[in-house]
Amino acid sequence: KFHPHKKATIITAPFSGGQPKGGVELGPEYIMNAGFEKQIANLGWDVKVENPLDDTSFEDKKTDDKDQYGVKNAAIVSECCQKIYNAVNNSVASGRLPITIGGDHSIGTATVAGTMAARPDTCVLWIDAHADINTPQTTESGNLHGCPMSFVMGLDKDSYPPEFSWVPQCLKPNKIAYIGLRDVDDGEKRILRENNIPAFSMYHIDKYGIGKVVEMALDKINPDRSAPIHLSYDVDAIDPSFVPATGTRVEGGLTLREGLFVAEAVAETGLLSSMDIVETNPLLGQTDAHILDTVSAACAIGRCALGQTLL
Ligand code: NNH
Ligand code: MN
Ligand code: MN
Ligand code: MN
Repeated sequence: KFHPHKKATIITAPFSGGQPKGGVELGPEYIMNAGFEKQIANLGWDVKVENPLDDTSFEDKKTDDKDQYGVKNAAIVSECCQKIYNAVNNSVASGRLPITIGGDHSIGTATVAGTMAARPDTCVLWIDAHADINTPQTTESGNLHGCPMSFVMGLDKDSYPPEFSWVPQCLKPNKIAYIGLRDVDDGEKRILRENNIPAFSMYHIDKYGIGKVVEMALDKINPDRSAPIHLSYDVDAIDPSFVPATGTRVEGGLTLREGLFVAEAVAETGLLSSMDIVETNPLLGQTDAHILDTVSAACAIGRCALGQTLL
């Protein structure tokens, strides 16, 4: 067990600069207002809340223009990521499990690098409809929430904007597995293939069932079930009928139960070391029920990962 003393840090990351839509920066506020801190405390965790982006405002600096490297908003994404990196790294190093609440998924660069700086043998489970492994060379959108994995893996490393030169290239391709994929860009497919990265799409979930898929994913990246796990959970992995208020909805996703099962299965290993819950965008719900469903699912993912359903 990596957190036997059940101490957690909720790290809020109200940031939207990794993608063009407004509203995802409100995710942490909605999730906290839904009582997330109390919910985790009720599971027996000692909870601290940190807001590392407190003294910064990024929204007014956001542009929709690509820089010469082909990406948007490198400076603000990098600045935000350095702050989140420090918060995550300090939390793990001091024996607390960081739960970083987004905000968009560009912060994955920071949470993975930050947790690995404290525990270098960490493996990553990336739950998402998307692979988020574009490089500045392959990205069509230029949105950095589609790129966080390439930076920590050092893929196409000569193509990075200088703002990202601080990022440690710490993650090996046999230490990350994907679950839930169904909208992967051509360049990303090539990267996954060439680097032999274990990727379980919705096809595999239908074929084998979610229980078997989680086992297969962990067999690839954590065969002895001894390494710490970082769970990076993009809520768009779950079908938009359950999780409508998110920026890049893709039909045909995980059922709510399948989505929560993944978090429960990670909890059951006792190896969870750090996690992210990202891409809740309350402004994209068409009704109050849409917003409530999405925020409730985000909270439930966190509770399940921290042991709610373990008997
Ligand atoms: N692959 C696309 C891109 O790079 C979409 C990424 N969108 C996400 N990722 N929501 O999780 O722009
Ligand atoms: Mn994502
Ligand atoms: Mn996604
Ligand atoms: Mn696409």
